[in-house]
Amino acid sequence: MQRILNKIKEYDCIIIHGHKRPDGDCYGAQFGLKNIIESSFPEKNVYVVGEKSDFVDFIGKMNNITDDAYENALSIVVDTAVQDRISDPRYIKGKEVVKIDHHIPVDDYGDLRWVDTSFPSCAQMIAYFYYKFKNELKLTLDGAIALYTGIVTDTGRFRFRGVSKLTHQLAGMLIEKGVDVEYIDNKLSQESLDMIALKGYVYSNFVTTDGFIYIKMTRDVIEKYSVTDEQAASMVGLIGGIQGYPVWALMIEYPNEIRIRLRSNGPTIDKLANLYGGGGHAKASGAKLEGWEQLPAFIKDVEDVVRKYKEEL
Ligand SMILES: [Mn+2]
Repeated sequence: MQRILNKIKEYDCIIIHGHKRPDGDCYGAQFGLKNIIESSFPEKNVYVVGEKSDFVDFIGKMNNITDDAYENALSIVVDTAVQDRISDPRYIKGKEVVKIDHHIPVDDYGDLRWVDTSFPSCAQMIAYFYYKFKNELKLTLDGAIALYTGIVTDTGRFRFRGVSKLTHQLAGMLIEKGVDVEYIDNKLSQESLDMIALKGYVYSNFVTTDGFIYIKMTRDVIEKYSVTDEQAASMVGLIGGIQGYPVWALMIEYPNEIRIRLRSNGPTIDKLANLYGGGGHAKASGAKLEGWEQLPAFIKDVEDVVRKYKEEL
């Protein structure tokens, strides 16, 4: 961290990158860091670049910069483990590259790296960075809002594993800076009418079998509610955690295949997902069917997994 601070001091121009399809944590870390550097060193030029996100647009606006800005500039990439996923590939044009991330490392890019998977969000790393050097760094309300939003979104509002005493201490520090908790919650809780209507569809049309619950997202449903495939897929959590149904799935129809998001809070399901052209984590995997005609076989395989799990309990 000291070496990163030294690098920041060394450069007059600092350009902060995040990942493709940025989320609240990516924005929070990018704009939080920008605020810290700008407030502490007003003579420096600091830019935030990369893809935009409407969801967390209230945090700040991306800068449009030309290639020559990278000359003698320091690139800092936050919240990104895979080099391919860095948004705005020009980061490489920076004179030096710093990586700050909380994911399990995939690509060891960067001249200087601070990677710590014990942090539940990258924004918390930036908040901690400020806290560590608070005698020489400044952070204003805008930066505190960014960092708080990043922490809140990546921890599922302080619910996920990794949330610690430090998380709450740093969140408290940000509230002390003037963060309005309710304002941020309101911003993050905004939903379109289409999404609410689609939730209604999911709640009225899920199918239950023996210990397994699923929802089909056919093309006509996705079109009817005018949502993106990604938004439709995000509905998988709605049918999770239901008593008696330790495994659940959301199935999206594509022209040549059915893509499944398979979830569990009981048996491990990644081996099953392997059988259907997928895989992932023990309790969260992806899988594929060639068409709906394969669904009965898939359901039977899931039921077998659930049955074995219940027998072993
Ligand atoms: Mn993150």
